Amino acid sequence: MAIEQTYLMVKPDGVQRGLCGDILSRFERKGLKIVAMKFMVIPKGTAEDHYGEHKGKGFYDSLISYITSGPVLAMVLEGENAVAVCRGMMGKTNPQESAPGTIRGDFGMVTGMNLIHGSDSPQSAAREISIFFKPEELIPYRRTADDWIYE
Ligand code: IDP
Ligand code: MG
Repeated sequence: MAIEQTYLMVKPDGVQRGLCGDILSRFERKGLKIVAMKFMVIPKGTAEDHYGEHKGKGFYDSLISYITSGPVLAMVLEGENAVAVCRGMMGKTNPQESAPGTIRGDFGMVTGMNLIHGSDSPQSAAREISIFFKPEELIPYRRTADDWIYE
């Protein structure tokens, strides 16, 4: 199984509700490796670039104002099959349909306030990482705990 990188972001509702630590700790405890992290307010143009696939949909304008409404915690996480593993941990787009034990299932109530973004494919991950991080902001290092996470 290939080692992948994925783009994750605690959205403004997660930051305002004080859930950054809880959300990040789930990924850390799972075994994902932190490669980059940034606390930022997303400029409108960057949000439009990131969510370009949704332009023209009914929720697009409210999505852009939601995601730019306050700071987000942006990060790149790495691990085996990281894109799908992290999507599974997030839960479905609608928190009411997300299983308990997932981030959206445990903390959210509506789709428009669903706490977290995660890339949906390795191709999306590469695109999204390049929107939010410069190559030199991705930090390569050996994590000794990997010897006890992967066989
Ligand atoms: P995803 O975040 O699970 O990948 P997408 O379909 O890519 O879901 O939608 C991107 C984001 O747009 C969602 O996470 C959510 O914040 C918002 N969104 C999607 N559909 C709706 C909707 O029907 N109403 C309000 N917001 C929506
Ligand atoms: Mg998506």
